[in-house]
Amino acid sequence: MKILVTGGAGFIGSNFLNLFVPRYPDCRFINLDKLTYAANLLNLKNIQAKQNYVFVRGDIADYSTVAAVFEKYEPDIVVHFAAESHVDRSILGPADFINTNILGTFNLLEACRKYWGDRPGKLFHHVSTDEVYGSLGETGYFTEETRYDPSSPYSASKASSDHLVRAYHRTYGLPVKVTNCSNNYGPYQFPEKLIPLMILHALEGKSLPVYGTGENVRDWLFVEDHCEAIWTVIEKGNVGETYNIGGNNQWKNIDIVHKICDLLGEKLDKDPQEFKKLITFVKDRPGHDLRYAIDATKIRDQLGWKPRETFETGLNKTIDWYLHNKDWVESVKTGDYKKWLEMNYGT
Ligand code: NAD
Ligand code: TDX
Repeated sequence: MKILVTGGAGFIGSNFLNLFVPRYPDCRFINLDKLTYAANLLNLKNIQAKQNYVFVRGDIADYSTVAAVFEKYEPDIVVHFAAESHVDRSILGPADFINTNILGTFNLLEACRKYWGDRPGKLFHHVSTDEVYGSLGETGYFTEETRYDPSSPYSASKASSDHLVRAYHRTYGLPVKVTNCSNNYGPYQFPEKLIPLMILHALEGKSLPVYGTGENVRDWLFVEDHCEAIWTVIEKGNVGETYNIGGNNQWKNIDIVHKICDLLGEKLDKDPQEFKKLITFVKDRPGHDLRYAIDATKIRDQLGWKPRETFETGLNKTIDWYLHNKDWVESVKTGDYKKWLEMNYGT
């Protein structure tokens, strides 16, 4: 079995490869990644020398690159993570999101159509987000039937890619599966996202920028639980179907920031107030969705998946990881991340 993983040098893709390359030595994993600012080959240092793993640098928005990978490696399964993934960046500059998330997905689908034809045993697994559903009010959950209503250029580009994937199934019979997951956290997450940004800013004594009033709610899932869910859907899910993934773990942003400060206080034997005094309420994100919450009944009842980590255990692991992986942290503080920080926070 040959598995093409796109975006495998990013946060979730690298966690996926770190879990499954060693676990399935008879599968060959091909990681196709452009290595944008969000990628880091250090994420993959534990598997880079494995016989069943190969890295290819390339842009999915370029069809000839995708076609060359299909010709050379003849994948049976595509697990499609590659994307521009940060909402704030999509607001500042949507073009890359349209290019990678829509055109890139289209190119992969076209390659599957051309190189797979009607052959059996193939699968395109599309990794998507709950943000395609837009915002919930104070109550309710997103199910697989919730109407799409994306708010940001990022979520609109992901919604568009989801529609293309389903259209290729209906029109051409391409074997596809789609998963829409809630917010992930864990090791190797680029520190532009809420949880790693707060951990690293607190450690450096920088301000902790909370958007608006901090009342927005996100539904958090430990990244390895997401990866296991994807594998479960690949193995057991029905072709042509969608599965929502989430751990029913909703938190207001401000409460998460307090929790991180409390845990850092405990771990470093410091007064959490030292960190909490860094909290600064800043201008809200335009089009900021109020609340996300996933109803994961389908994947739980039909496929038997459930998360292993609680928020307590997952957040502890995550903070410990950022405390103990200074090389990785230093490596992302150079280059593009630094520019992003300077542009947004003037530091
Ligand atoms: P990430 O930004 O950490 O990583 C994205 C990876 O894709 C990077 O390695 C990058 O180099 C690569 N990439 C970007 N453009 C590319 C291109 N044109 N060609 C080839 N590679 C390219 O993102 P992530 O958080 O790991 O998210 C992975 C996927 O999961 C995305 O599709 C995202 O929409 C989805 N998702 C993320 C979350 C989350 O909370 N992070 C939740 C649900 C779904
Ligand atoms: O500095 C910050 N301050 C703040 O208050 C940042 C970076 C975020 N926030 C808020 C905005 C959101 O309400 O925290 C919440 C989480 O923000 P992000 O980490 O940027 O995640 P979000 O916008 O919810 O999107 C994430 O989850 C769904 C991923 O980035 C997406 O790729 C995924 O699809």
